[in-house]
Amino acid sequence: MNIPYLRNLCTQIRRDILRMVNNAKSGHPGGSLGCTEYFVALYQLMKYNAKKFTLKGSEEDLFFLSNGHISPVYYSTLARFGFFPIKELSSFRKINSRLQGHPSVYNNLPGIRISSGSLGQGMSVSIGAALSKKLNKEIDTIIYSLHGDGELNEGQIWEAVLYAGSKKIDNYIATIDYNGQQIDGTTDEVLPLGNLKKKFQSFEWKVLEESNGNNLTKVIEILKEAKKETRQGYPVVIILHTKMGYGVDFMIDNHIWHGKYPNDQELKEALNQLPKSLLEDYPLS
Ligand SMILES: Cc1ncc(C[n+]2csc(CCOP(=O)(O)OP(=O)(O)O)c2C)c(N)n1
Ligand SMILES: [Mg+2]
Repeated sequence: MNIPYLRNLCTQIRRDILRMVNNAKSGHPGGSLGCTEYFVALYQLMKYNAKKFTLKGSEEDLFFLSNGHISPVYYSTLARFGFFPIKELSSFRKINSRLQGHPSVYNNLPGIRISSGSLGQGMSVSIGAALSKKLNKEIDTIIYSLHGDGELNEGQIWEAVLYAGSKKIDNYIATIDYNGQQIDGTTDEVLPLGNLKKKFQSFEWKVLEESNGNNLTKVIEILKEAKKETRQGYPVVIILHTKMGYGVDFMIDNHIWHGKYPNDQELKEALNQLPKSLLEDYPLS
């Protein structure tokens, strides 16, 4: 694994996120910037065929993005890992584009397995996929999902958490983007989650926690550790502490960047903090 390359890739993906959201004059940069290391680590570790994407994904690891609003980091990652042309990123949020604000299966974009954006549904879908992998006797594939911490306010999540623990869904690794922020304020201001670790444990999940979810090697390590915990009779969750807006000083840890685009001046300032490397910005069309 080429860590310096992957670090450069994180910087490039952050540049993509900011340029996409600025160009569309809408979108969600905060959570996207905070989850960049998770996406790069995940797509580096998962087993899949980017060039021959199928919805079913037999004998492949599958990923479901439940907090669909962070589509910029998802689209950039998919493009940069070869699912579709990088230049298509310039169509983000445009009319008739396959890259709508929230991912949709309807648009047939390679890499997208569920429509998401209506929060709370991705864990239920992941459990269904995990069960179908078991029925199909796939013995070494894993289902992954990502959820926002604010998303955990949705009741459907807890129904799914109960089900996965009780039914021992053990080919499944959920990750919580634990950034402490959501659309209208901090998670504590809106609806506190309390002791999340204890809550998952009481629902019979194995809980792993990483205090620096923006450190690439640590995220790779925690994902590897989580993988070792699969097929042991319990579902696995990673509480990943990240920072909303990571990489841009004026966006860090501030919920106002949950869903606000940087204007041209802000974009310039932000890109100055994320120097280009060997990788190229996608062309604006
Ligand atoms: C079912 C549903 N209810 C409400 C919303 C509106 N909404 C969009 S994002 C968001 C907050 C999500 O917070 P979090 O998951 O922590 O995401 P972050 O701000 O950290 O990116 C809300 C309430 C929604 N998309 N879906
Ligand atoms: Mg959040």
